[in-house]
Order: sequence, then C-alpha cells, then structure tokens
Amino acid sequence: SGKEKWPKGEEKVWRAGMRSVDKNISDVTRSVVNHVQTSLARQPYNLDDFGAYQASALSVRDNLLVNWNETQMNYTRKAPKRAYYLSLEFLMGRTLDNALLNLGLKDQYKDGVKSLGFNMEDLLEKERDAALGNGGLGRLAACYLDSSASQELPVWGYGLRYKYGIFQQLISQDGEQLEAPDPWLENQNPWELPRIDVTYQIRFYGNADRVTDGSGRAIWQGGQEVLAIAYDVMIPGYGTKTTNNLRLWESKPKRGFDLNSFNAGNYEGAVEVSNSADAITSVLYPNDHTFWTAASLADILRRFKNTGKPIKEFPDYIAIQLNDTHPTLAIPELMRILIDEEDLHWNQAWHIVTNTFFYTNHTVLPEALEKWPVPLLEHVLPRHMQIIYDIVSAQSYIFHRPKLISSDRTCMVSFPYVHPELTADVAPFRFFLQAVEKKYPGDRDRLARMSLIEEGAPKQVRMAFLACVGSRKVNGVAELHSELVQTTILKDFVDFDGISKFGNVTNGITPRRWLDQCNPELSALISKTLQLSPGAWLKELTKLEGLLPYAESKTFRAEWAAIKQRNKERLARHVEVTLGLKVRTDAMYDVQIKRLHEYKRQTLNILGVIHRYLTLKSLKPAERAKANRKVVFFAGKAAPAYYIAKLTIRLIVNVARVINADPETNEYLQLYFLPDYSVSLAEVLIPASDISQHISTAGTEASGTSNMKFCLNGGLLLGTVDGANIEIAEEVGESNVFFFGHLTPAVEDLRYQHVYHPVPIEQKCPALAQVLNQISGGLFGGDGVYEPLLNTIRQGDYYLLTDDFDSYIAALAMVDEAYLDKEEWIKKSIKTTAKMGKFSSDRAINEYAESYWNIEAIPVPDGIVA
Ligand code: GLG
Repeated sequence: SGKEKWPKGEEKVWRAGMRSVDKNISDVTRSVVNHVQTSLARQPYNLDDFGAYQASALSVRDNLLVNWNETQMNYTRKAPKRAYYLSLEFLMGRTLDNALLNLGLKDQYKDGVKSLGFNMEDLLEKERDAALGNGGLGRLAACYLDSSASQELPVWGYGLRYKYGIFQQLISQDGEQLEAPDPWLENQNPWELPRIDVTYQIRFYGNADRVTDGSGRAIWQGGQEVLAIAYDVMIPGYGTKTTNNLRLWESKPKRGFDLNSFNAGNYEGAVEVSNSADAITSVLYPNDHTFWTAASLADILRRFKNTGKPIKEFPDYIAIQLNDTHPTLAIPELMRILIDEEDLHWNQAWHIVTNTFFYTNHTVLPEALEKWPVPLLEHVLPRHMQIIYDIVSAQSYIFHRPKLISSDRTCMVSFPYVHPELTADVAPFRFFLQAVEKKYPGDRDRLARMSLIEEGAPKQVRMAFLACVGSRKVNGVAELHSELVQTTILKDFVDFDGISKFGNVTNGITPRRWLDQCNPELSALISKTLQLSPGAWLKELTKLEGLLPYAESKTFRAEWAAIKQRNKERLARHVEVTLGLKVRTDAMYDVQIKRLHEYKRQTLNILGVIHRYLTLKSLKPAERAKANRKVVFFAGKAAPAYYIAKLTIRLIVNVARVINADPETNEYLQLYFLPDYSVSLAEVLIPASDISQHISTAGTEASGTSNMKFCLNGGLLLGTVDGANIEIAEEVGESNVFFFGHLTPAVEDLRYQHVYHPVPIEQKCPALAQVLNQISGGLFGGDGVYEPLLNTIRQGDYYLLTDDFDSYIAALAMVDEAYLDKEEWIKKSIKTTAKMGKFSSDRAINEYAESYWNIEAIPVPDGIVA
C-alpha cells in the first residue's frame, strides 16, 4: 500500500539519516541508519531491538577500525618491542557498552538511537556474551587487554575462536545442572574481522626424522595439515586512540575433501579429514592447545621478520606471556622453528627461547597442573616431543650411566638423540639435569622430582616444569600464591636457578567494566565527589582515596547507601524478569559467585545457610523478629563431569525451595541459585552485594579476582586468609573485612589429623553434625542423593570444613552484628572502595610491562597518515 507505519522514532529523522547530506542529523544517527539500510538490508518499519543493536554495533565498529588501523600502522612504523599474551581463554563478555565507554561516545549513541526510537539500555541487553573461558583466568586475560590498550602498550592477545562458548547452564526440575551448547556466533559477531588473508598451515602427526649432518635439525613431514585462519577483535583503550588486537584462530580443513578418495567412491573417508580439523575450534575444550600456539608463533615470527631485524634480536623485540601452562607447547615450537627452519644452533635457539617467554602460574592445586602423556605427544607432535626429549636427554643418560657423566662429559649416546657437539660446557641449558647432578651429587630424588618427564605408564610431560625451564621469569598471581609456588611446586627450581627468576604480580581488574560500566551511579557519585572527570580517576585508581574523608559525611553516606539500594532493586528486577521470582530488597545481600569447586567451598556456605535456617526455626517469633534479614545468592557452573560439584548445586537449589517456601522464616532468610553465571550476570550481581564470600581452604585459591570487584563496588568481604583476600585486607584495613578459618601453614597438619586421628563430627563440631543430619534425614528431599557429598566431609574432609565451620558461623554472626549499625557499615563500605586502587589491572599490566616484558607505551600520534 506504500503506507507503512513508522512505529519507532520519527519518520523525518529516519529519512534525513538516509540522505547522507542532511546537516540536521548527527553523524552517529546517519551511520546507524546507513548500517540498517546497507549492512543489514532492513527497513525502519520492522526494525526490532536486535536489529538496532546490530546496526549500532557495526557503526561503533567503524570507529574502532579507524583507531585500530592507525594503532597498527604506528606500531609497524616505530617497530617497538611488543608483548604477546597467549591465552586459551578470553572471557570478554559484552562489547558494545565497553567500546562506547572507551571511545567516549556513550552519550552520542544514546541520543542517536533515541532519535530513531530506541533505548540504548535495551539494545545493550541484546548482545550475547563472548564466553570463551571458564572463569578467573579467562576474565583476567580480558581485563589485561583492556588495561594494555588503555596504557597504550603494544600488546596483542592470541587465542582460539571457539564456535561454542562455555556451556549454557540449565537447572532441571530436581535441581540438577544440565548443559546446553552456546552457539554464540549464530547471530553473527559484529566485533570480529575475518582475515582470510592471514592463514597458516599447521601440521599434526607424521614423522620427524633427524638430519644426520650433525646440525641437530629434523625434517617433519607427512601427517595432516590444518589451516589456521585469523579473526581479529579490536580492543580499544579507555580515553586513547590506541586500539590493540586480539587475534583468534579458527581451524579449517586444508582441503574440503580428498579428491582421490572421492573418486574411489569413498565419500566418508573423503570428508573425514575436514571433520576432524573443524573440531579443533568447535568447543571450548581444554585439550586442543597445540594448534593455536603454532599459528600464533608463525604469525609473530612473520611480523618480526618484516622489521628486517636479525633473528638473534628476537627477544629484544618480542616478549611472550604464557597464561598458565596451556600454551607451553609454544616453547618447543619456537625451538623447532629456530632450529629446523631458521638453521640456528641449538644453543642459540635455546638462548632466544629462554629470553622470550614468561610464564604465569595460576594454581598450586595438583590436579590443575597439566601433564601430557608422552605417547600422545609422540603421535600428534613427533618433532615437539623430540625437542622436549632433547631438553631432558641428558637426564636419562644420568639415570642410566651416572659414571660416564663425570668422566666423559661429551655425552656421545645414541638414545635419546644427543648432538655430539653439545657438551655440558657449551650447552648449559640443555644439560640442565647434568648441572643439577653437579650441584647436588647423588641426589637421585631431586633429579626424579625435577625431571620434565614423569615416570609411569604412560610417561607424562610436566608442562609447568617445561614452562618454568623455558621461561625467563615465572610469576604467581598474589603474594601468598607466589610464595607457595616458590616453596612447593617449583621449590627445586628456585633452589637451582635462584630466586631472581621468580616473582609475583598480584592480579587486577579493569575499573572501566567493573565500576564505571556495571555501577554507573556509583561512578557518577565518585566523579562528582572527587570533582574529577571519570577519566582522571578510572585510569589512576588510587585517586579513590580522596573518598576517605567523605565517609564521615552523613549526606554522602546517604547517597552511597541509596545507590546500593537501587542496585539491589536492579538485581531483584533482573531475577523477576528472568526467573519470575520475587526477591525482597529490604535485606542484606550476601553473594558467592564463582566456579563450583570443592576448594572454593560453596558447600561450607550452603551448610551455613542451613544452620541459619535451623536457628531461625528454633527461635520464638519475638526473637526471630530481631534477626538480620538476609538474601543469599549463589551462581556458578560446575564442570560437566564434576559429580560432587554438581551435587552441591542440587543441594543449594533444593534448600532454596524449602527455605523460600517457609512462611515462618522467609522474611528473614531467602536463598537463590541464579543459573548460567556469566560476565553479564556478574555485572548485575556485584554492585548489589553488601557482603560477598571468598572462603576457599587457606592456600588453595591462587588469587581470586571477584573479591576485588565486590570490594571496588563497596561490598564487604567475608573470607579466609587466602589469595588476594590478604592483600585486600592489607589495603582496606583488617577492621573492614571479616576473616575466619585456619591459616595456610596449619592445613597440612590438619589434613594429616583427618587421616590418622579422625574425630567424629558429633564431637568435633556438633553444630555441623546437626546440619548434616538434617540433610541426611531428608529435610531437603533427595532420598539419600546427597550422601556422597556429605561423605566428603565425614571422611577425610580434605577441604577442612569441620575445622573451619565454627569460626565461619562466628564470622557470619559478626557480619550480622556489624550490619545492624547501618551508618558504621556504610563507612566501612566507602573506606573499602576508597582503598581498592592497588587492584586496578592498569597497575598489574604496568608491572608486567616494566619488570618482565620491558616494553613501553607507544601513543598513537594525532593525524597519522598512511
Ligand atoms: C585461576 C585461579 C584464581 C585466579 C585466576 C586468575 O584459580 O584464583 O584469580 O586464575 O589468576 N584458574 C583460575 O581461574
């Protein structure tokens, strides 16, 4: 009929936007309209929020691209030393709001889409999280990218472009976690740029044959080649033109099908190759670390070669950070390139390697220290396994022929291969264990402990040791953790190499996302109070200290408290919209959000909740009426195969059902398990929290980073003396945190007691025994289903719940008491935020840049020309 209605915005604005010359319309509006028309080929009259989000995102991307190009051009020209952050995980979350903030275009776009009839807040909600990670380690990588760009540091990230993010968590009728795939790319991803021009061929399998010319080289051929295709994600810095790159690799079969097999009528065989290649980046699965490290290194090397510098200067221009052991194969891969392709001598290659790599350890838990079976490596990456053997070859030699070593150090042995030129004198690195033997003669235990290969069936490569031996520096992620790395898992290496190789960089979080974006009202209040622009303190977070005097101002405290209250209401609305549940907002909000794991002790928390419930039930109504009202929130995913962790979720969900339906107590205690924890959900939960729980068994949580996020948003911390909790308490003052539980040095002995002198729980901790009995007795249903979980406490109690329960309950009581004095509580909250400056990821990334990578800020000059 030609009479389509314009349900959104004004027709004249849309029409003006379509005429590119109309001066009455803002550039932003015009650009959004243009993307609606061209990129999306959609019409204004049927454009929904999702379409408007897409058009806005594409329009913002245009801005990012201009800066991204200028940044890369500037780097190419100035050829500074660069750092590369290799990480199997980047937990980016949503991008649009962050890009707008960092570009300084929030208001323009808000107005722009408003004039077209849309509300920016609604559009932001349409974006799917980029959830390419499991938890803290992946989110840390994302925060570090934000800080690197904001500090104008030449840092690129390298990772994998998974087709599926971390699984979507659903909760079944009986409270069980179910996993559904997260095909996050289904709706297209406006934030990535496919670079079909940047591809590499990566070999798997095949044979590696030593060249017998005495050069130490090998020829690796045969097997299967997979194509790595680059996708670039622009990482804008806050308040700077610098826009860095995150390069994610996708795997593609090298050939669509094998023509020979196809001709022979073997269709299945023909497509088999391509199927297995596709699978590499299909799911976020921790065992496919091989392919992207090779692609990344090839890419890094190509960029380095373009500078025309000689290869021996490689470490002067490149630093590579290994985010945990997942990318450790980069070490033998760089050796392979340097020896087999660049014709370097082993020693030169090893010198370059050990001055290029840096390794961050993220856990001392034994089960998280990766070991790779030797037969698997031999099969998949025969040349890399050879090189690993070359690094350790002298050790089997020592084991089998100890006398030969001291009398004849030329090591002319045939197995494993040892190059005849390489003696202990000229190859000190390679003959690492010989040197160990020399320093600690006859200490066979030490040699076995330090071996990169663990004996057993099958033999396994200890990736953390390989990362340590092949790196220039090794660091942990909080002071206590770094100390534990140095005194436990890598102690022998500290003894051997000296302490100077080992250090600490306490983790950090980006205050852009974790304060300004997730808590805009608080951010505005801070700017107003400090009389600073947001940029002036968001990039220099210690300026928050200026808030301290305002803790004494009643009006300021009232404003502070009102914002917390509105954040609780925002969370309650979110729960109501997504789950249809009504959460009360006149209560203390107590939050524990993190991966489900026994060491993180969500179990301790839920047992504490049950204890509180039973106590409330036992009170007379008049007494009960004096109780502090509290809402407890949990969120977090359990690994799909982690039975006990899943059982904990089930318990929480079923306890919630009982408690929330109990009219006697539900005014005083409510409990929620929010499904499908994500970065976006954290952004709603964190600003609403009064108290958050970080209650790992002492010595088990390397750092934790959500503890920092809560405290930055004025939530107080209830925790054990573990990880970064300790440093938070040092900053904000011990009177502003609630600590409980045994300390790290006691843990070993307590565990020993459990095994050798067990005391019945009834005797040791009657309060806990009562809680366990209620669960066993069926108060929360389940028909005995929770017994395996309860038995982990009754038998062995590896995570020391029975040892810490009483002091945990006492700490909870102290929290209640402190909360009763509202004014004092708000003071604590303000002081906490004020003292969180240290935990900006800007501080952390600058420590890496200065003390490890030796790189400098490279600002993008104005008006750069091609
Ligand atoms: C680890 C640790 C956390 C740490 C994070 C980032 O368990 O304590 O905060 O890395 O360093 N695997 C992790 O998430």
